[in-house]
Amino acid sequence: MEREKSFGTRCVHAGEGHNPFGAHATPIYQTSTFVFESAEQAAAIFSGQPGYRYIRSPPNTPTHAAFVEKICSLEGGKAGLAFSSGMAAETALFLSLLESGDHLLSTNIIYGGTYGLISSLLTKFGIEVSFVDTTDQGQVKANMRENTRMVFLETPANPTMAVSDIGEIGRIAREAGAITAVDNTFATPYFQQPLRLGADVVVESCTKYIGGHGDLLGGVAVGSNELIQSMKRPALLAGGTMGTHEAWLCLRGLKTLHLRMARHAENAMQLALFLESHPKVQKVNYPGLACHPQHLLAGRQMSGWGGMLSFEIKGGVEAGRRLMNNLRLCSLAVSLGSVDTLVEHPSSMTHAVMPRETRERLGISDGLVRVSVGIEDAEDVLADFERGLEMV
Ligand code: LCS
Repeated sequence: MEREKSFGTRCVHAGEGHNPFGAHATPIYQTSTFVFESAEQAAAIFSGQPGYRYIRSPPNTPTHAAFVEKICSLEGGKAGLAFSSGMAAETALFLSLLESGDHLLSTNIIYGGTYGLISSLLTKFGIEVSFVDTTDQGQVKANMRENTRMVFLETPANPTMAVSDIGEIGRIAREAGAITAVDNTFATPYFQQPLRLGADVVVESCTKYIGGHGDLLGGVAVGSNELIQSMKRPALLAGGTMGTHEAWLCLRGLKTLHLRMARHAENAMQLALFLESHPKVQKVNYPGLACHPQHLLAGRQMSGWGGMLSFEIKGGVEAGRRLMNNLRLCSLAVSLGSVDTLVEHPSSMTHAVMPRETRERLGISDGLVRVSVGIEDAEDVLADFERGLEMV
């Protein structure tokens, strides 16, 4: 059997090369529909034979198929689906695999949008939900119910960088007859491959590191043939399909994922160390620091620490505001995973949807500032923070 190519080679080559006319780059198939050779062929495709038929129907277009093949190769999954956003991927995941009366156990520290989807939308359809500290396997075990069908993990978690043990929780879920879904947006397959660790399905916002340049909205789900097959029809019916141009941008973005992620992480480590030693900073959340509560676990299940960090500034929300208003190179913006450094304030922005008591209990304080560290030269990012902190 041929040796599986290394990760970086798969970033560049996987999914590529099925092009007509010898085109070197995969074309953007900017078409809504596909012309059938015959009525018989159309009927066969509509009854389940592989083939393209209409852009909303997976495999959508050959551009989508190339992107899905590449991300599957990187995540170690057999099949995947491309969505219009990370939220659309999560919505399709939950609507496909859960029904009224089922219980979903979710990480308590998650992206605010996901929190809103689970806490206010799923519950409208009779799905029971609980938010649990999944960094503690005892709590996961204690909160599994007879009707628990899915455990949803976000690790590292947005915005506190809490890390949950995918392998161990996957085992607890499996024993209870539940599947494990992991949001891999922060780590990306470069640093963490949940399916290889024992998860059943991975979802990811492509808006972030997969696209990588802060210029698109997209999402993806990757898993086994069987699981993705069961999501296909709900995905088609819910209608949140990725656009073709976005699929092409994701395909192109992934070609440099390995280079970008290495640099994001290198810069994040430098910034984390700088902030950790700064007198105006109370606490830094970065899995690469020895003080991170799950530093050892992160070292076991991730091959690096990623490009995201958050920190608490002394002086709370006012000090945080002054810092954010005084950065010049780094932008004050939500989203993450772009080539440039983005800074935001979770309690008033990405996580404002969470009730204040919940946020405070989870460590999402008003003084917490989140940084998506870019791939600039680190000294310039550090200098910007140094200057900004002087103004606090
Ligand atoms: N999962 C995680 C971990 C996220 O951080 C986000 C968005 C999503 C899913 C949803 O993806 P989308 O639909 O936006 O593609 N996170 C954002 C954030 O932290 N700031 O702005 C969006």
